[in-house]
Order: sequence, then structure tokens, then C-alpha cells
Amino acid sequence: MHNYLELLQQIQQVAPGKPFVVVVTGKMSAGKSSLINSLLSRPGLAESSSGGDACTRFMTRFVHRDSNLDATDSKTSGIHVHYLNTESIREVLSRALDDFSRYEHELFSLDDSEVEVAGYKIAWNAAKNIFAIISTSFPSKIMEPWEHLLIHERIEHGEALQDLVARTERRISEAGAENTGSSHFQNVKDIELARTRARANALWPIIQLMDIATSDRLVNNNIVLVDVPGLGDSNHVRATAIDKMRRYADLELIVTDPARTTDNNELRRQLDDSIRAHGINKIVLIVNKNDDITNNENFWDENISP
Ligand SMILES: Nc1nc2c(ncn2[C@@H]2O[C@H](COP(=O)(O)OP(=O)(O)O)[C@@H](O)[C@H]2O)c(=O)[nH]1
Ligand SMILES: [Mg+2]
Repeated sequence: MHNYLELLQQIQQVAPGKPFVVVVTGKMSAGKSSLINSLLSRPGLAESSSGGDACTRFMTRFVHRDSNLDATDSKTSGIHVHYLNTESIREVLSRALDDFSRYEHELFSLDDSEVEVAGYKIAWNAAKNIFAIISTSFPSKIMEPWEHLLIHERIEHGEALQDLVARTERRISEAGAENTGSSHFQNVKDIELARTRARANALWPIIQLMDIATSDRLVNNNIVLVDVPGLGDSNHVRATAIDKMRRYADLELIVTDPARTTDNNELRRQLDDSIRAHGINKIVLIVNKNDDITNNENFWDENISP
């Protein structure tokens, strides 16, 4: 399905001890997670949107499991969920408060353009979503009211931020995180992975990254595969972390599908960003979903405009 030759050549050159980091980037739904699953031959390992609307919500690293488990146990993983630290939580929540207040304020003024207001409304909804998430207790799923925290004076005086940060830290400790800010799940079988991941997904805006430590030919060779949400993630703190990971990576696989490849501007922008991040030698462009062309004889008529 894909041409992995270049990647396989790189694998031969991996030095023991030093991990070789491969980050998979691209637009939402390009097929990044599916690519990782086929590289590892483990269909449900990376969360892909097939069969539902789930998609990759936070950066996920696939790393070698440091244990002496025998080969029969190769379809299990150790999961480590790393939450944002207090400083990043404050940053995410204060941005959400800004977004929330800006649109609330906008409702009383008709000066700005409709486009701008529409953008503010999206950010306002995203902010409310975050407030609801950090107000929902696990496993009871009971939501503490949050609207009363957001009256203008409380926001102005910083009390709203303080309350929201405290709530967030409660959620993180409910999730079983230790002082290190991460929670661990041992020996999760592939079939149980969805359930473990659902717990993490419930808190996605405050998760920095998830590590899936497992045994596999690729990761045992000290390759670290990194799956990321689609480029253009709205959460600033996490978008910065993804960008940092991209700069740090030894290889970036840019996944695009044939329909999008025909949109030259978007792809060019994506390539420009990557070249700026680490030069052209560390990039492999993968045109995925080639079966869309073979399965649909009208593909080029539908996707190419003159
Ligand atoms: N036709 C086709 N669909 C694919 C292929 N790879 C992935 N998909 C589908 O594309 C959708 C998005 O895939 P996903 O891996 O979640 O994309 P991501 O958002 O980039 O991680 C899913 O419904 C996949 O089943 C492929 O090679 N061909
Ligand atoms: Mg994905």
C-alpha cells in the first residue's frame, strides 16, 4: 500500500542506545494513525477515525517497552499518560477565559466583521467545552456547575482562573496521576486499549502526551514513532509541543492523500513549514489512500480543477 523503502533504509542505520524519532504529520484524516498501525501491524494501536468519529486528540509516542516480557505478550502495552504541568494548565485556561470573555463582550458590540465574530464564536464554544471537561468528575461523570465561576468580576480578579486550575488538578489526581503528573496502566491488551484511551480522551485538553510502550520489531530497534493530531490543533500549548517534537525528530513522515495533493498551496505550506523546521533531508512525503484512485475511475475529474 505504501512505499516504506526509505524508512526501512533508515531503520538499518539505527545506533543502539540512541532512539531514532519518527514523527508522522499531516492534515486531519490524512491517514497518519492508520499508517502507524500498519507499520506496527497492530490495527487498533494508534487511534484512527475508522469506524467512528474518534481521532487522535493528543500526541502519542510508540516506544520500546523496557521489560523482559516474552514474545507471547507482544500484544500488550504499558500506557503512560502525561498531563500538562501547572504552568501549562494556567496558560490553557487563561487563554480559554480570554476567548470566552471576548465573545461574551462581542455580543454587545456590533463593530467587528461577521467573519471575526464567527471565529470568536468557535473559540468561545471551544473554551466552554474545556470548562465542562475539567468540571466533570471521573468515574462518576457528574459535572460540577461552572457557569457561576465565569462572571465578569471573578474573571477580572483572577478568581475564575484559580478555581479552574484547582478543578483541573482535581481531575488529574482522580485519573490516578502521581506527583509526577502522569498516570500509568500496565499490561493493557490491545483489545482493552480503547477503554484505557477513552479515560484519557475524556481529559484530552489537559494531556501533554501519551506513551504506548510495547514490543515490536520497529520499536525494539529503538525507533520511536510519534502520532500527532492533525496540523492546526487549536490548543496553543499542545500545538507548541507538537512543533517542538517535529523539530527534534530524526525523520518526519508527511502524510497526504491524493485528493489533497492536488491542492498545491496547502501542501506547499506544509512542506515549507517542515523544511524550515529541519531541512529537506529529514522529510519523506507519503501519498496515502492511493486506493482511492484505483477504486474510483472518476478520481482525476473530481479532484483536479483546471
Ligand atoms: N481508502 C483509504 N482510506 C484510508 C487509508 N488510510 C486511512 N484511511 C481512512 O482514513 C480515515 C482517517 O484515517 P486516520 O488514520 O484516522 O487519519 P489521521 O487523522 O491522519 O490519523 C479513516 O477512516 C481511515 O480508515 C487508505 O490507505 N485508503
Ligand atoms: Mg490520527
